[in-house]
Amino acid sequence: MKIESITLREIRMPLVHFFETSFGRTTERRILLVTLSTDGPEGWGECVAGEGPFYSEESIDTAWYAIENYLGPSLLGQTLETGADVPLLLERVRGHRMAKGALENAVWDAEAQWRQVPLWRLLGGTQEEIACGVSIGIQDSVDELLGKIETELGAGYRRIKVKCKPGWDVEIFDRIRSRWPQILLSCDANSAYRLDQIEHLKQFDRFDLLMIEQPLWHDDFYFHAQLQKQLSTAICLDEAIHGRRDAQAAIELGACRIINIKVGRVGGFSEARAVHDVAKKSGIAVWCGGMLETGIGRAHNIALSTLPNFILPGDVSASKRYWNEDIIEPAVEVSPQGLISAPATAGRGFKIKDGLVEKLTVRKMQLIGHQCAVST
Ligand code: OSB
Ligand code: MG
Repeated sequence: MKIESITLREIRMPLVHFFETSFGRTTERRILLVTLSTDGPEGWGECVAGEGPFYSEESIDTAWYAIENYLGPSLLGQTLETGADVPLLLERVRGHRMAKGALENAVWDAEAQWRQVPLWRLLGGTQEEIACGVSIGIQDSVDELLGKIETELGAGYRRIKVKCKPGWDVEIFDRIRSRWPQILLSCDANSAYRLDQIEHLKQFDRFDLLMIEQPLWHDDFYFHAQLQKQLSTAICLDEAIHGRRDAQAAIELGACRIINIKVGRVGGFSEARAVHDVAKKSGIAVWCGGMLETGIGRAHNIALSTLPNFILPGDVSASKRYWNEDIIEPAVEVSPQGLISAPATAGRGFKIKDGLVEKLTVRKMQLIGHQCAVST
């Protein structure tokens, strides 16, 4: 497949409900989509960078900059056999993993159509259904949180993850556990705690949590390893794992017992598979994280989640939890059993609603060869 042009688009989409973590509240998403025109099918990728550099260093604007100036030009005009060829072409640029991931995943997206196989099969997936959980943000009141949990359990989701931070932790776990003693429950701190809060964190052990996600610094393994020694609850790393070497180091140090894989955070499907493989070899379970994606990122997360070591329910959930109207059809739906079926059709298995994407677009740029044409 020859990469003939790359179109960057910023779309804006209001969330059905705000999403709040320890680092802030999001009400409307600004999302960078990339479209590759090839001599065959068109490939789509979603950049999962946030509106600001709060989850990671990247934001939609740094990703746009990196793709426009460096990553896009490295891909344009190249003839590729597979998405797995992409990392080497982008290697010269350090970091900017979410930007790289959007491009690499778009190549896989085109490749699956070109080869006429489902994307999940192309990636080496084996599970025809994936188990779904939900990530529930910090709410304005505990009663609102309990109401949301009730709704999601009623919809069939198999694991509830609640965002936590100092002041929104043991009290909410207590309220949740007194109402639902048995459910699979986990929490995600997004780096809200420090090591001097270890006595406080030890109280989490009372609640039989499946895991506590990224309690300490976003870039740390060492202190997480110290913390893990003192907790019975499993630590799961999210922010700190940028690739296979991080996964190996974290596992060998004892910094985590579970890993959350987000394809954008590690730079694309190739690295996500490598992290999966490292964890599998060490007997560490993984699950697929989410970044409030549109249907494109969601379809790609579904494909990734079919790999064999995605053992725990992920944060991949139905389109309608986030969007009034998703940009793909059909929308992603979750069965009453809390499962998503891997699509049987070739490619990503969900069609792009081109008209809707166009309507939501606030900025657009096409990169062709060494020049670029700009339009808004
Ligand atoms: O830490 O998993 C996280 C959303 C934005 C940034 C970080 C995280 C999240 C989520 C949302 O938890 C998961 C989802 O897409 O539902
Ligand atoms: Mg997380």
